Amino acid sequence: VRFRVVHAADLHLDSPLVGLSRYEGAPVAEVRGATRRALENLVSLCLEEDAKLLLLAGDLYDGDWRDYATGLFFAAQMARLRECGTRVVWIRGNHDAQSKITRHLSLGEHCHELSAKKPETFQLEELGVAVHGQGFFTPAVQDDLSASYPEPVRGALNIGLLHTALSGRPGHAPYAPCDVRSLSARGYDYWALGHVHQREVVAEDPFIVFPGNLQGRHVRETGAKGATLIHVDDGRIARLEARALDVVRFDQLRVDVSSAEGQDDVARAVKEAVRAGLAMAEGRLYAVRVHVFGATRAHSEIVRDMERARAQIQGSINEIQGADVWLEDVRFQTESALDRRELAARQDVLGELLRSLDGVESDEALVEDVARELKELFRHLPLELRTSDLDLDPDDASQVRALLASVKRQLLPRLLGL
Ligand SMILES: [Mn+2]
Repeated sequence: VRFRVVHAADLHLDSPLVGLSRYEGAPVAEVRGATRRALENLVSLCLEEDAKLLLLAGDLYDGDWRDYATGLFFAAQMARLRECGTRVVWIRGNHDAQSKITRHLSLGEHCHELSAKKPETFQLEELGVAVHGQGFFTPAVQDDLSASYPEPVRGALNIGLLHTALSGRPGHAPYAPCDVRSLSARGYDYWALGHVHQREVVAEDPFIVFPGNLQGRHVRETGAKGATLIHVDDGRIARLEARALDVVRFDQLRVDVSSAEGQDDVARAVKEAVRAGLAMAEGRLYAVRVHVFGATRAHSEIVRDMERARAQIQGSINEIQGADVWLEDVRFQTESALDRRELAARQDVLGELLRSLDGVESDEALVEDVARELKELFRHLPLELRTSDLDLDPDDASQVRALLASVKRQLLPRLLGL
C-alpha cells in the first residue's frame, strides 16, 4: 500500500509584518496576505497529491488571534481537506502555546490536536500510522518533551511530532531541547519537527526533518519555503520531497560597485544584479534587500544624499520588465576611493584622526561604551520604534562594531566635503 503524508510547520498565520509600509512602493497587501496564500497552497498540495495525512508541527499561529478572522480562515482551509479524506494531526509550539491562545474554534473531526499537557499517541489504523507527540502548554518549554514520548507501536509507521530547536539552532530559542541521538534511539521512523524556519533534513535513519516555515516573513528568511512531501510505500518511508509553497520570496544581494563613477553606474549595477537574482523567486514576488559595497568614486555622492541614491536605484529597478520585484531596502556600505593609507600618513589633524580611527571596531572598551550609550538612547525611543525590526541590537557586539565601521566610512568624505 502506498500513500503520501505532508509535513509542515511554522505557518505563523497572519503574522504581522512590522515596518512593511515604511517604503514607498511596498506591496503591502501582497506581503500581508502571504501567510494565508501559502496555507491555501499547502492545502492544495494535499489535495493534488491525495495526501492521507497532514502533520503540523507547531506555530500554526503567530500569537493570540486579534479577532476570529484568523481562526476562521484556518478552519475554512482545514474544511477543504475533509471532503477528500485528509486527516490532520497537529501540535502547538511556542507561538501558539495553549496558555497564550485565548480564543478557540473547533476544527472538524478529521483534525486532531495532540495534547499540550502530556505526550500521547494518535493511531490512524486504516493507514497503519501512529503519531506521537505533545504540544507546548506554555511558550518557553525548557524540558525535553521527547524524553517521555510513548514507545513506538509495533508494526505501525511511527511518527514523532515535536516543536524543538534540537540542541540549538542559530536564531531560534532553545525550547524543548533534545538531541539527535536520543530521538534516533526512540525507535520511530520519522521525526516531524517544527520551530526552526530553515528547512533541514537532520538525519535519514530515522528521518529527522525540519520542513522550514511555509512562507518567509522577513528578509532574514530567504530562499524557498514550503512543506515536505513524504512518500510511504508498504509501511516504510520511500523518499522525501521538498515542495515550495511560498508566494513572496526573500533574498539579499551584495552588489560590488567599486568600478562605479557615479550614482548612475551604481543604479545600473544594482539593476543588473536584481535582474540576475530574481530567477530564484521562480515567478513569485521577489523581495530583495540590496547591500551596495566597494571603494568607489560614487561614495561621496551616495553619502551626501542617500535618499536620492535609494530613489535612483528604485527607479532603475522599476524599469525591469515583466518581473514582480519589491526592493525591501538598500543598505550602503561603500567606501571612499581616496587612498586612505596616504591620507593617514599625513602629519596633520586629518592624518591623526584617520590613524585614531584605525581599528576602532576592535577597541573593546569603545564598543562597550557605544553599546551602553545606545541602550540609553533606545530607552528613550517610543516603544513602537524599539520593537520594530530596528536592525541594531546593542547587546550584539558584532552589530555595534559594524556601526562603528560605517561611521568610519562616512566620516572621511564628509570631512573633506567630497
Ligand atoms: Mn516556534
